[in-house]
Amino acid sequence: MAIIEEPLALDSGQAVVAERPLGVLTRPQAGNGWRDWLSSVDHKRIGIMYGVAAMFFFLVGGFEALLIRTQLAFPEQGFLSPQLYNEIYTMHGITMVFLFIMPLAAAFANYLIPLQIGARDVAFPRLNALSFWVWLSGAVFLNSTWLVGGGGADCGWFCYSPNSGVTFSPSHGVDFYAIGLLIAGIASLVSSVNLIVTVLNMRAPGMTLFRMPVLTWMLLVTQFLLAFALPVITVALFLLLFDRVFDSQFFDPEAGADPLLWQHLFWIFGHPEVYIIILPSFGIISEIIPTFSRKPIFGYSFMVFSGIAIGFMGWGVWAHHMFVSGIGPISVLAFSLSTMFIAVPTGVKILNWLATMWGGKLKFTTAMLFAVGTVAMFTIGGLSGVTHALAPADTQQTDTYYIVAHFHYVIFGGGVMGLMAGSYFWWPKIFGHMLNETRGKIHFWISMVGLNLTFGPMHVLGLQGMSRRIDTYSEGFGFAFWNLMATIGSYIIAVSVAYFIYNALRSRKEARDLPNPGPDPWDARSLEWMVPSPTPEHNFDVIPTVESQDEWWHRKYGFDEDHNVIRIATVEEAAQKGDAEGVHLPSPSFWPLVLAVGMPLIGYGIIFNLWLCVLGGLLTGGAIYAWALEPVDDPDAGHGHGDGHDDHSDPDDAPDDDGDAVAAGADDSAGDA
Ligand code: HEM
Ligand SMILES: [Cu+2]
Repeated sequence: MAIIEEPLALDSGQAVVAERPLGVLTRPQAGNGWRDWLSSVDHKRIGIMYGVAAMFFFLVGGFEALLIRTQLAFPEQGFLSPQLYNEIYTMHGITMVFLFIMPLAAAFANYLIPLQIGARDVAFPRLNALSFWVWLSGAVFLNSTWLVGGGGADCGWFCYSPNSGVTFSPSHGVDFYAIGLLIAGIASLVSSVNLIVTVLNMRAPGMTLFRMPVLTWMLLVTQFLLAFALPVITVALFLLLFDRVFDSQFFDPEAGADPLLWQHLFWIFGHPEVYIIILPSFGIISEIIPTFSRKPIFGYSFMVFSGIAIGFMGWGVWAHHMFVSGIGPISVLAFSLSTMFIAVPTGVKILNWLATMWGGKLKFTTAMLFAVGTVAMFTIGGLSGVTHALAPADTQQTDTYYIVAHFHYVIFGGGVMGLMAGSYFWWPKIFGHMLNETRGKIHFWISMVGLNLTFGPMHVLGLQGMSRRIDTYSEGFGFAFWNLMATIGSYIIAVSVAYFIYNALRSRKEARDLPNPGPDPWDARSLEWMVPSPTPEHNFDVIPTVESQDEWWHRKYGFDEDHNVIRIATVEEAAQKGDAEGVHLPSPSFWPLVLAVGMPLIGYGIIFNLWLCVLGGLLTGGAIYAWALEPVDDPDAGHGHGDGHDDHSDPDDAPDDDGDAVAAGADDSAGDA
């Protein structure tokens, strides 16, 4: 009988070895029914669920954007009342940032990090499931304000006080904002810790930190930003909630409090937040551009260190959002300088992407088009960002459509386009079929036209003096033409999103008559392309041993004596085959979902009736208790043999030729927190 020795538990800190029967998995393969998805703790399924939910909220936020643009298409329109207009742009901003772009990046992080580092799952799979369900319950709670809260939050996505107090925002909209973001924040915080531990602890033998793909590095920096930024906004939201629900006076100027405290707290979180949004896209295109330039990334270390530098410097610029809030000339000068400095590491990245393409054999697949589009559009946004750093210029630009143009070029042009590039690139790995390339290219060009026609004119409107957050404007101000162009552009973006969904559904249908694209349809560079498409539940038959950066590429290609690139192995030969028997994977569980359902109940209780808090508390507490006692299907799990094998493999201890480092595999049966 074949015996495989495998570490069972990570978070107990004590590796336990158990003997396993034959067969790939020690438990039944997960089915595809709704119960299998609701109880799944598989990082790939959690990634897919993040992706689908995020795309749904993209449609919600996109619909809100179309309402805004329809109102502003012509002067003096009354299509939306001023109050409803305030609610819609506020909810648009919140939905797009917290319920679309952050979870879509989380989709890629969850699906790809374990694969790129050579692991079978994240460190704490059930905790990972919890993050998803808690985030989703927070998202649903937040949007339920339209039904039971008397309308959406109406104080803008950064909800400055005293605007956000009960005096100026009497409906429950802002209560839903505060509690909804608190719940979603818990999810992101837990997920960030999980992914940090995964990257630092679960790497395959030989996968040293500086052999990791740039994407994994950028996602690691993003998780650290989340781990440090979320506590700041959490404190601010609690203070806001206490002021609104329990009459405290943290932001009440009449009680001697300083409303600027909210601005400082919000932007100490809010500026790192913009890097939390953009770094995943930077990482994604750093995988795509080398693949379709047929060259390794230019300046790998510079790419990694510039990302780390952005991660650190991003904490020292927050008050550039407050140049006209009365923070005083010294602060304005200091934050103006620090903001200019942060352009340097960002510029390094742009130059390295261009240098990677320079002299390469460029292949313009849809993924590559979106990646190049990301570089171009982000650069436009970055340049207007530099103009904001100049405080005197910002005094003119702040709170105008020039700012709205800037952050949409950065977030949509950089963030969304980058994530779209990633969708086309990893679609075959995730779903086992390609997205149609012809339709993909049409999707790309419609997006580019829509994006530039929507947000380009906003630069002009802003410099003409059009303020943001106004529900209408007068005929005589000269804003009509560019507003109409921007509205036409936003409808073109809507067409591009509908066309993407059409391409996804149509490609899935056509795939039935097409051959499987195989493990490596793009001839790419990192480990995820070594496994079949779609990725099997256990990821790797055998945990790979890594000997270089771009490990997968180096298994397929070598150099002849003249240093020309030569193929040395086919995909089949290069893939580290082995008898995948007795792979132990974490068992499904419903408790993360049950626990997550308790949280919004507590939220409704705080707003409407404290008995609901009791019910929610019982559900959450009960789920935690049941989860801790949940019997695992593995009789051996937890009853370790305690043989002193106290460490799963140390990736930095690159394997010597007898390969005795046992590969790290995710395991939660015993002690998943
Ligand atoms: C899909 C195309 C989109 C269109 C047409 C659009 C349009 C707009 C417009 C016109 C405003 C200004 C509203 C005003 O000041 O009165 C706005 C605000 C905003 N948008 Fe978008 N947007 C889009 C996508 C996005 C995306 C993808 C994100 C982020 C991921 C985003 C985040 C924001 C934020 C944070 C605000 C500020 C809201 C506030 O002032 O409180 N938007 N959007
Ligand atoms: Cu900022």
